Amino acid sequence: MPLTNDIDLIAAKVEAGERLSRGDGEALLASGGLLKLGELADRARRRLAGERVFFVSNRHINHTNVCGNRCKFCAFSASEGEPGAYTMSLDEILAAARASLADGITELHIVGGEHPALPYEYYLEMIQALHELDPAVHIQAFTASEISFFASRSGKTVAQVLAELKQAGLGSLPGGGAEIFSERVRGLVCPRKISGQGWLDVMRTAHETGIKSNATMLYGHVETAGERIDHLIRLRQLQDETGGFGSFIPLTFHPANTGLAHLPGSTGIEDLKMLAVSRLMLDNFVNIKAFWIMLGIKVAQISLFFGVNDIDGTVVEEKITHAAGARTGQALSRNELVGLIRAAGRIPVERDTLYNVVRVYDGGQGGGPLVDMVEEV
Ligand code: V47
Repeated sequence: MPLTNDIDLIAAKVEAGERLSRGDGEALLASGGLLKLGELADRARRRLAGERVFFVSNRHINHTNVCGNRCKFCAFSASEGEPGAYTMSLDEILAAARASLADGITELHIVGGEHPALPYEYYLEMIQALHELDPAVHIQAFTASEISFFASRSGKTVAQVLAELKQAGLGSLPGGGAEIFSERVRGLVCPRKISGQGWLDVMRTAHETGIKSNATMLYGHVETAGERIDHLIRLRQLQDETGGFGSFIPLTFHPANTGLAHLPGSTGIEDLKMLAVSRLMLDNFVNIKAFWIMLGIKVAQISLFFGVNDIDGTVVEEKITHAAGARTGQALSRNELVGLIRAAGRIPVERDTLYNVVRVYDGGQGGGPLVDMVEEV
């Protein structure tokens, strides 16, 4: 059957609100019709998420880059004692948080390397101290991979670790560490990391413990289109079971300074396609997020027409993608985020981590000059 017919059939399914199959996902990724794909994803976005576009006032903290995994796609990690290796003390972490709390952030986003020598207590104390610093700030910390690592280091179960961190003040888990669930790909790019099934199991336990999380997929390296779709379907299955995922963020691979530096990385068209297909396949995820740090601000803004309804946050400082060659800045102000959303003709909404509304801004008509719009805020 010619591909165009496939897309028409899939469009009819989207129109009817029917779930897309593995084959549908693969046909969409193979399709050359970017704008058609965008139109379909936009329709699905409108139905699930409406006209509001979310952002969050947050700060990222990467407490250490020392990591025993040394994944091939990662330019951030270092071995202990290597030049550039660092581990922040509790005081340094508190100072970084304090500086951003003064700017009115609502979320701290904390991920780091799996340091072979740091004791479990370091993490518990970190969360406890940050929570005491400002009990109102939401702490989104530690990927499912880090949680599993803490469990094996401390001799506790994943459920115990999650319960203790929650007790200390952990609010939710970020979506990192998922990479691509395919064991073939993990064997090639991150053989020491938790398995794909292991990542999903930690998330299931977190959701059962009352801890919400995000989900990600790292694409644009050695995975096949089928492996991307398989990843999305496994996330969709877990979301059917638990409903615990707040958002999905496709992460576009940055090759510079990594063990995969010979790869070209994805193009803007591939990024927009991946976001659109994510929106269409993940019919039970309300929020599809474009991480502007990785996509670039302009592609992130355009992605609002390709199924996206969240452009992440103010971020303040980001080390993982910048180590791998990202050329974006480190921070966007609230006004800049509001201006970008308004210029796309949508309604900017500052949210907290769990998608409660912090502030609704006036919507934009689209197309206008960004500077004027920013000054209106
Ligand atoms: O787990 C590592 C990825 C992740 C590279 O939950 C790379 O809201 C691209 O998960 N090129 C960390 N990506 C970042 C992350 C994240 C970001 C923003 C929001 C949220 C959320 C989560 O970055 C890692 C890994 O998958 N990564 N190296 C690289 N060279």
